[in-house]
Amino acid sequence: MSTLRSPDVTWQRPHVGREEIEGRLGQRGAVVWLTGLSASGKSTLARLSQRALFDAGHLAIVLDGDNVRHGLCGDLGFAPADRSENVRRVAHVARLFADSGLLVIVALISPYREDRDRAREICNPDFLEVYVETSVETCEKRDPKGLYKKARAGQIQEFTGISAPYEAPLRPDFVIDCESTSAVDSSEQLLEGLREKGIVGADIRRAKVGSAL
Ligand code: ADX
Repeated sequence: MSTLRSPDVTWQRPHVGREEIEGRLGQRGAVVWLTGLSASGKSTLARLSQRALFDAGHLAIVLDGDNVRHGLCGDLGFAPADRSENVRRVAHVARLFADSGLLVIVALISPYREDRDRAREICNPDFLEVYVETSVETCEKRDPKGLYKKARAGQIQEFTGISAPYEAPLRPDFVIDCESTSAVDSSEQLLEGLREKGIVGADIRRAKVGSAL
């Protein structure tokens, strides 16, 4: 539980406990934190994995940077302090869901190590850091939203990989190579990793990734 809190508030214990939900869904609540450059493949990996998990009877939710910045974090920009606050808020939301037995797949650039370490502390011990590794050259070639082009033209400031730093994880729980591996294979790797960590059962091996493609 966080030490940061408003005055005169009391933690409300649920009537439906975490173990009950985990038992029904056959999974352990956890935060699967995908970090990597814009266009590295985080969102695709998150959505494909969520679909496959759902089809196998699990329940995963996706907290995507682009989506949380509509509303919850819509007041934040991309300066380092804003990115830190973005990570902090999303980590707390993720923790609330994981404490309810859900799998939470977070897809945020989250470029600073210190911020990700804080997210791990917030979600401890149910946190897996996954480095979605794709070179900036490849991301820039993909450029699905045309943002790299705008950043090069100086129309977007502090763009990660171009005019703002990305600090790659030093000891991630998993590295998924999204440079040369297909999205389906990357998702299968991630699901196998979750099985190895005991977050989902062996039944996930029968899950069909990519049926939504
Ligand atoms: S984070 O750095 O704070 O973790 P987040 O994942 O929430 O970033 O949002 C990244 C998304 O915002 C990118 O996918 C891209 O669409 C958009 N974006 C807009 N401006 C920037 C910028 N300056 N740097 C990186 N991404 C940006």
